[in-house]
Amino acid sequence: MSRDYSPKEIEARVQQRWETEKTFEVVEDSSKDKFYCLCMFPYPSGRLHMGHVRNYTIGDVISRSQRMRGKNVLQPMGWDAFGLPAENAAIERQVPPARWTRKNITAMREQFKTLGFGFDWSREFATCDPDYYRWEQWFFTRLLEKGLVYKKNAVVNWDPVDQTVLANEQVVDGKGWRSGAPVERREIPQWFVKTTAYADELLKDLDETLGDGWPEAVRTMQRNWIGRSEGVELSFQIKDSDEQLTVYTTRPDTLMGATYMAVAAEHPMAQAAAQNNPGLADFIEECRKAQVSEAAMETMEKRGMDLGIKALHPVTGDEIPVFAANFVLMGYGTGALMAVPGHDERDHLFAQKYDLPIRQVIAPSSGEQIDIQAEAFTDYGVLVNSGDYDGLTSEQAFDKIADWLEAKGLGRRQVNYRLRDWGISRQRYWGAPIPVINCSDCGAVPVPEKDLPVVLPEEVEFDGSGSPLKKMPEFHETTCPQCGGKAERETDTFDTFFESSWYYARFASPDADSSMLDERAKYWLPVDQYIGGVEHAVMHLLYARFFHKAMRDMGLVEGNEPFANLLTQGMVVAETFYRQGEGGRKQWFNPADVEVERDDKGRVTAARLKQDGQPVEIGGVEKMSKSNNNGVDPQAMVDQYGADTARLFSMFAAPPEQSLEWSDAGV
Ligand code: ANZ
Ligand code: ZN
Repeated sequence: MSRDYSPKEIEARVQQRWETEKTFEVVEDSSKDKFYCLCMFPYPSGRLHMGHVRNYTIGDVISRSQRMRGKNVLQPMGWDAFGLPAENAAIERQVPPARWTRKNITAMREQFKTLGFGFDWSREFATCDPDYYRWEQWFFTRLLEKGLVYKKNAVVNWDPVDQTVLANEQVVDGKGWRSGAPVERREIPQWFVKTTAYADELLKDLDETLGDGWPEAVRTMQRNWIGRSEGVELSFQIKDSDEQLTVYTTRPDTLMGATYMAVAAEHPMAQAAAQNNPGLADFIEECRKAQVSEAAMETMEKRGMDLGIKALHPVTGDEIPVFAANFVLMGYGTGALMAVPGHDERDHLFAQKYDLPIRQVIAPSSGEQIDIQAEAFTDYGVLVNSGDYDGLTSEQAFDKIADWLEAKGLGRRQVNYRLRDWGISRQRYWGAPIPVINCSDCGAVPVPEKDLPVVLPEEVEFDGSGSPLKKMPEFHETTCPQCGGKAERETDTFDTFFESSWYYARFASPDADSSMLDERAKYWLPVDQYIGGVEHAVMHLLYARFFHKAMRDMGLVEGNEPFANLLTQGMVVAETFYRQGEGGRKQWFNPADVEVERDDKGRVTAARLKQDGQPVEIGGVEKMSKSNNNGVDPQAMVDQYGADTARLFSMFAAPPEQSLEWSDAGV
């Protein structure tokens, strides 16, 4: 044996031995405590970067320590293989997404192996394998049967030149990324999963089941996303009509301060009023076209139009005007609100703009004097100018007014959630086909179990304008499973979050071929330690939690939660460099290809592309990712110093939860 430390030789030999002896393959063993350690599986982008190395090293360290404690440790690995980058690569390189993806998987698997992670490779799968997505197609049909899936119209970004639906990231400054044409909003039928059916449980288990196992920050983000609020739904009689306008309020204590009403542009009352009011119709059309993200709602100018309709205040009988307003969401509550400008900031701005009365009905408990015309007072306090209710606290008045409305049959207590049902239809090719057949007589018919999976054709021509599936009659022309008549197969595919919502469970039963999961899932689940980036704190984790509960209710898994403990590792960040390309698209350069000058604090002050010596823009320090092209490939470090050094270095540089700016100077 040589006296020198030669990682290349040692590591290769040991890795070979792990492979022959199947060191990390595990089976269920009821005589041992199990420990399931899972790192969020990667998207097969092509190569690993140091961010991956760090993430998977954290998991590997935890797995190893649990193994040393005598636990039966499962640490699997697989591929989150569907998604847009493969379609983009297909357009750029004229290679079908499936082939590009599988090639990347092969390369990354090799890299993982040279890095020496203790994965049980016998359980590996990619979400684009028909054996995998078959079961989520099956699960979708079960959800449909249980009424947990439904179809409704929803808005998409439509590129009028390319004649295709665009993903949000394909819309650059309101224009299509390829055509440059202004993007339109279009309503098309799409599938939704009723995540809201589990809203209460998703909220409650954050504390009851997850508690200390999850970082407080993540639980708070989930809590806010679910956004439970307690309020009252109440109806205002419309003057000279037998119609009523029903609103949702979280502040029934402010009832006596309601001076106008506001409804969403899509609200039936606004629609009806627009019939013989062209100005109003234009306004509604404008609202419809505008962006409706909630963030945009917050900042945009509040605008409205009087519908010329009067509502009657339930207590005083006063006439109050009804407006259509762009800040009212049709999808929340009843799509209408009673506006209390004295105690709500939005209502206050709107009242000032349209010269509507602002009335104070809540006074600060401290007795402090306030000027309600100048600024809304939004805290709880004591009621004033509210007749019989004067002197009550907001809390007391909430109950008293809610009781009164309920007794009068004018309203009822109501819990609302900010959480929306999950739209899972994507008008994309590279995803799992939604297993539905549309028949003109029978409607949307789920594909029967015996005909699953609906296999995605993989050898396709890809030109980027619309999904190739739409141009393949052999895929979409079919017969209706119910009546046998001619029918059309759905060409939309699942949101890729659908695949990542249950892969953790499939790793327990990766080869089950007559069911989605089997008894083994009950042995291994829940995941004892889940590790991944905080960027998945809301959607991925919420969808996976929903799936687990729905699978539990079908008897497929036990327990209420999929991930008992969560570690959100800090990101590995690095400098980014770019040049402005045509059409506003940036071209990103890898730090390895750029020469930099730094000041004495180590900050980058100038950068040049090595290849042409010309300057590039400094984009700031960002998370290592494919889209910023700032990933540092671990290979060079592994080749020079060995995997152990690369791994040790990635762990030593900062505590697991903390971010770390990459620099290999310290190795
Ligand atoms: C009267 C009021 C007085 C309100 C006041 C607030 C403060 P959360 O807490 O998020 O549930 N609202 C109701 N429906 C709406 C819709 N479709 N679009 C936009 N806003 C809507 O918010 C509930 C509050 O948001 C409701 O309580 C309502 O305004 C408004 F001093 O009613 B409030
Ligand atoms: Zn039919």
